[in-house]
Amino acid sequence: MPLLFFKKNLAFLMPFIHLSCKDIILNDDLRIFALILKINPLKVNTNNTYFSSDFKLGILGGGQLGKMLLNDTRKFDIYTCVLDPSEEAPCKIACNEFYQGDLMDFDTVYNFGKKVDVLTIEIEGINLQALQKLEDEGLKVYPSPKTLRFIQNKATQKLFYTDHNIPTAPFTRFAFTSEIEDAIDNGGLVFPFVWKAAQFGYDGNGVKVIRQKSDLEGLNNVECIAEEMIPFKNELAVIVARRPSGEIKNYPVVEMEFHPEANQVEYVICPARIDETIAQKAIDVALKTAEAYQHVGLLAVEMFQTQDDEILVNEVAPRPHNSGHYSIEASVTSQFEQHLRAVLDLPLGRTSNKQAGIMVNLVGTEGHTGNVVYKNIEEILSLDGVTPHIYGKKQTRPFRKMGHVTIVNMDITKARKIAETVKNTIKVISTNN
Ligand code: AIR
Repeated sequence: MPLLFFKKNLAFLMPFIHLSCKDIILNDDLRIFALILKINPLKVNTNNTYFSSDFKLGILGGGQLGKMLLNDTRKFDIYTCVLDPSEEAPCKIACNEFYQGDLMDFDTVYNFGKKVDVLTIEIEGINLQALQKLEDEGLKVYPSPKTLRFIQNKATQKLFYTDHNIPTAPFTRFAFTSEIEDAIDNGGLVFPFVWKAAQFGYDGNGVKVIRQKSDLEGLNNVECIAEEMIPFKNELAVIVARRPSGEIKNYPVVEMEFHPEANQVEYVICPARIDETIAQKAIDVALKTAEAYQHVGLLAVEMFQTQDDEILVNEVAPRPHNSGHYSIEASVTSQFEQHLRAVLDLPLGRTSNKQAGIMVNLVGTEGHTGNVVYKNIEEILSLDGVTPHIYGKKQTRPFRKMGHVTIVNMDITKARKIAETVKNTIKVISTNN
């Protein structure tokens, strides 16, 4: 009887084949067809499921990371929907459907999620209740809201590491910044330490080195951690990609080279110029971290190499990351293509380098706010192996990430020299200053 019903209604049902199961189940007449779909789901990993099809990938956040991800969705002809608060979001020009809205608003995120088949993120500040409800209703949300909950809050992120025996710098958790003074007075905290707001800090916001009590003045009175300051030899990062089916791959270790005075990352260098045993240690810690989260998608693991060559996890980002931008030109599979492969449960690509890669961030120069100008960009284009990426943000402000430049070369020492020329030549300024 059910089969007869199915046969009789097949023609009528055809237009619904690309709907997800949950949509079809809503319609009483189609219950039997939904059952058949459940047994043999059409949308999961069958040939040509995602490519040139009605499948929709949803991306929460429409900034530069999303824009670079869209290069690869276009390469594969995968249909995309993007939600971002800004009318001028860099993704707007490259996605199939753009929605303007608040990523922290429950209804906005929930209603957006209902339009897509798989949901991913390119920024962590997302309404988690909405993501959780979507996941509970059967939507594939990668990374999972559970993982995001741990990561969104720096205190719970650090507790996760200690609970899973993942090495990290010692820390104390405070409900409010105002409680820190007491801890200093009673000897529970010693200078120097690093104050980190538990939530909403990004690109260096919400982090301050505290060397004396007066450094606490002006800090937001919020939930925070005080972390022991690690005099590290190197800051390293490893990007790990993991599929729902468990396949896992790591990119080579990258090294962040800091400006000696400004204490700002100047160059991301791949491969890191470190001992092979240290590199392996960093890779092992990164893989362990991704497994502990049962992560799906990319996980960028930022680490310190201490003076004693210990590896400590500093923080993680569950998405494509600045430390992986070099991979667009230097790797066999870019981090963005890999993120797509991972969240769609497709075979992961090779992560090794074709040549050495160095990345220089293009951030807004201090004292410049307004319409952006990339001064001397033509000069750097004439250098060997140099590719600028311009994010498409019309307005610059001091330290805003406006673009980056990748330098590739078979010889890492040559690449490093060219990177320095790039850094000293191109400037992100505004027309109004
Ligand atoms: N981003 C997300 N987390 C960290 C970073 N850097 C990227 C995302 C996001 C964009 O920065 O691509 O959409 C926001 O940049 P801005 O300059 O508008 O704050």
